[in-house]
This record gives sequence, structure tokens and C-alpha cells, in this order.
Amino acid sequence: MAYDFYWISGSPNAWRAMLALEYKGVEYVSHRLDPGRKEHKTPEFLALNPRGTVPVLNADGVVIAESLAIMAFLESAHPTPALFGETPVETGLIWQRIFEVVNYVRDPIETGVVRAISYGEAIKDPEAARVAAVVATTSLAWLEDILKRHPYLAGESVSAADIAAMPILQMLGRFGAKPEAVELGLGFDNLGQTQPAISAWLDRLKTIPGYDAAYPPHWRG
Ligand SMILES: N[C@@H](CCC(=O)N[C@@H](CS)C(=O)NCC(=O)O)C(=O)O
Repeated sequence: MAYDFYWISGSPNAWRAMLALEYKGVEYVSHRLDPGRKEHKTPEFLALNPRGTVPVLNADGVVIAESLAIMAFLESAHPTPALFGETPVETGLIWQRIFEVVNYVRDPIETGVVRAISYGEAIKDPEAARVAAVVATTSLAWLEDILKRHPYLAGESVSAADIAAMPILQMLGRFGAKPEAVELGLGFDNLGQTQPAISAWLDRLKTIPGYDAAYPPHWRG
């Protein structure tokens, strides 16, 4: 099957789908879109995904435009190495963790903190930013507790749950270290000290197959 994969550098949703492709060693044609030139809003791209969002995987005309759906599709088409477990118990826990991340971690971190910093809202409204930081810290405490007890989110081995969550935490580390975030005292500029288990988990994930290939190119250097 021939795959065309559409993505934007630094998009957390595209990152997780690309890492799944790379982790599984699946061949694909890469289409990096430039958001500055609105390449995800061209008529050609909107014909593939009318929402104009990435990631998109076109598998011989079957178009999938949701990151988790792409990961599930890849698991079915390329079962080895497994990302969604080998037994019903493992698969259930992995999906449990994915939905917990999507429902309780993603928004407080991505919308509450990362977007506020990157859109310049945090500096305009420091009080709101600090409130959002407290909410995000509660989500981090939940992750930290799991990762104190297990090396990965769904237990002893890497899974789709880790790959789904990792870009969100990387975004927090990157934007939490921006000077304005540090100046506001949001508390995300030294995850190694404040959340050592999350930080160690991020380091472990740097060694999995495909990590370097899927790392956002404009973050390098
Ligand atoms: N639920 C979708 C979300 C896709 C999404 O919002 N992608 C963002 C990048 S992370 C995007 O393309 N934003 C551009 C836009 O909305 O114009 C998924 O998981 O794939």
C-alpha cells in the first residue's frame, strides 16, 4: 500500500502520527506543509481534508484525517511492532490512557498554557495564565504519579499512549521555557526538577525507533 502523509512541523497531532509511522518502519511519501503559506488551506489539501488540519494520511485513496485514527489504522495494517498491546487487557489500558490524555491532559496544557504563551495571551493576562498553569500542574501530577510507578504510561513497554502524549509534554517543555513564561513564574521551565518522572520518561522516549526522524525539523539546532 502506498502512503502519502501530510504534516506541519511542530504540530503535536501530526508528530504522534508521524512517530507511529516511523516507529513501525512504514514507508511513506512525506508532504511537509508550510503553515506560513497556508498550504493546509489550499483547494488541493481541503479536497483531502475539508477541515484543513493535519495530520492526514492518504492510503491508496483511503483518507484518514485524525491522528489517533491514523495510529489505529497503522496498527491494523502493520501489527508489528505493536503499539496497542498484544492482549485485551493491554489494549484496554492503552486506550484508557489515550482517552485520559486526550480528555484531561491535552486541553489544560495545549490550550491553557502552550497556546496562551505562543499567542502572547499569557503576557497580556498574567493572572489567567497563572490560573491555567495551576490546572495544567494538576494534570502533570497525574502523569507524574503513573510514571513514578511504571516506565511507560500503560506499563512496562512503550505504547500508543506514550506516543499520543509525548508531543503535548514536549510542547510544554519548549514553551514553558520561553522567557515570558519564566518571567511570569508559570513553573514549567525545569521539568527535570519539578516532574522528574515525566522528564525521565521523555528521555526514555528519545531512544525509541523513529524518534529522531519524527522530531520537528524546525525545533532542531
Ligand atoms: N483531532 C485532530 C486535530 C487536528 C488539528 O487540530 N491539527 C492542528 C495542528 S496540531 C492543525 O492542523 N491546525 C491548523 C488549523 O486548524 O488551521 C487530530 O488529532 O488529528
